[in-house]
Amino acid sequence: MIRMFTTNIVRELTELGGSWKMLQLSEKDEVVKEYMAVIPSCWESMRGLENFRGHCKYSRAVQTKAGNYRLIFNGVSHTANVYFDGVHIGYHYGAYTPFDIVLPNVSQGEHILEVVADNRFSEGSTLHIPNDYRSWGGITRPVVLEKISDAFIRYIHVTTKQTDAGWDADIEIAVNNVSAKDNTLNAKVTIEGQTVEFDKITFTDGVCKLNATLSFEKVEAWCQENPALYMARAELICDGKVIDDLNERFGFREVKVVGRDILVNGRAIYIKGFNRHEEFGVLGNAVPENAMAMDLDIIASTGANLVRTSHYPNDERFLDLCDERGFFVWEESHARQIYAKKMSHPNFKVQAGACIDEMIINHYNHPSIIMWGLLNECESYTDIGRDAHVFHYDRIKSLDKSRPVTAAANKFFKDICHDLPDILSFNVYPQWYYDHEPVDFVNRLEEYARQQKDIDRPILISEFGAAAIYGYRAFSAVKYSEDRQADILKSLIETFYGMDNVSGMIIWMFADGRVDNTFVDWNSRPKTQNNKGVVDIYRRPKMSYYTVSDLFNKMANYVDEKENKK
Ligand code: ADA
Repeated sequence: MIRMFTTNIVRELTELGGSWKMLQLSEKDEVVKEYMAVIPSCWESMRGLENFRGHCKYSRAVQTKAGNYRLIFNGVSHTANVYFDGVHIGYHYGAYTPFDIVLPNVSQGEHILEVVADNRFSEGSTLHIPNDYRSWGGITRPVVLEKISDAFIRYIHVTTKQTDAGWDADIEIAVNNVSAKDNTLNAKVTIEGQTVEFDKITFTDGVCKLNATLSFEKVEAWCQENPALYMARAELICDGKVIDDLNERFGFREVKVVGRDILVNGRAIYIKGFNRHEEFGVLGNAVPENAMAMDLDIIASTGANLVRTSHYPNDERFLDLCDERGFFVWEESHARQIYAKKMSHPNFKVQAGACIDEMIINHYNHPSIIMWGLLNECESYTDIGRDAHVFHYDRIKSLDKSRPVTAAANKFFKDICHDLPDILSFNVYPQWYYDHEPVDFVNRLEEYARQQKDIDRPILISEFGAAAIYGYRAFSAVKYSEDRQADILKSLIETFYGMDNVSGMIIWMFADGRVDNTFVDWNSRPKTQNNKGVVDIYRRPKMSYYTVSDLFNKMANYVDEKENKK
């Protein structure tokens, strides 16, 4: 499954799942061992490769007709080199965003597709570094082979705005040329029975962007309580025949920041969320849809209304489920605790920029995504750190002006980037890493931030929490006991909820998750896991799951309800 809805009727799609041959390779590219791998998967869920950090070559046969084809890889971790009939056809860095390769004029018959996936750390890898989550290895998200015509629709972006009469939908369609001549194609896009047509489109550098605005009076807004979704359908027509198509799903939803409030469709929301790593038990980050749905069922049962995709773009099927279930999402480009050494590498802006581009171009239409995040706890107190932050904010805002942008910060009173975010977000760990009194600490942080930009802005507690080993109970409620974790979360949830200048809180973390064996703080990660989940790695609830559920379910979803839900 690629998306949770049908994306094409005319364009032929084949999911390249099933069994692929997999060769574990040595540092000298010699074959160490041959495996059969079911794709998508992490090799860490294969016996003997649980800790493997290296590279493997996957291969399988694909059958094609004669014509143009397009390969789409939704996630290869963390670097991919792709070969078709032995010819190198593509390279991609970054495990968490899709990439595609167009193959013009393929001959009919059987071809060999090979993918070398590599999860090694290196001097040139600036985003995948030893970290408090594992950089997995493998073809970890679905692969799709598309038969395409002389041109294809790469994306449809729909930006919705409330008007006095209802809603406007600003539409942008991007068409990529493969071999079509100019003026031979027409295009059209339809939403809720309204159609816009574009005649004799022309290409510039192989791409044609088409824009239109449609107005609607009787559509339902997308919101938590009623996550109404609509389809936009685009078609490419040549000589009266539809040669390509694309269906995209979106919602009529508008996000704004006004003073201290985050408004969704004009109403100030109160955020109660979880930070979630994309990982499930022994499956690593190759999470199947039903496990994604299970996580959202558990998160919904707590009364939470937001998921932060800490610290990288997520699988689009998960975002589809968030759209369908009315969750808010803070999606962020890939980065955690990156400092000047990596920021000054020539690869950094190339790798970070590509991640941002691919995240926004592919995830633009998800109504659940109400903000973009960047550079979690990265260097923000030096010129190079500020340059990196400015680069990220500018890149994101150049691609999407419809959503607020933020960064989860923990450099506190050294930070020189507090003028950049639309929303101030702080990662604070009272009662776990330090014992600052939380209200005073957050108020002093806001005061410090206002020295850099003296306006009212929403404040989010983007991380707070404590660790507990599943099953460890203690009357003493010592650290790492479930009892202590529940006590700390209760105390902090009640404290932050009582602060009128805080627009919400996001617990670190939803589920325990595996960390890299070489992560610098591994010695504070029993079982080589981050144990701050309210459920363990297998989604078994700790005491804190019940504590959070008891609190979040009684708390407001909107600021104007808070008074009655103290
Ligand atoms: C930081 C970081 C998280 C995680 C957390 C922790 O806030 O953003 O990725 O490492 O600390 O568990 O200490």
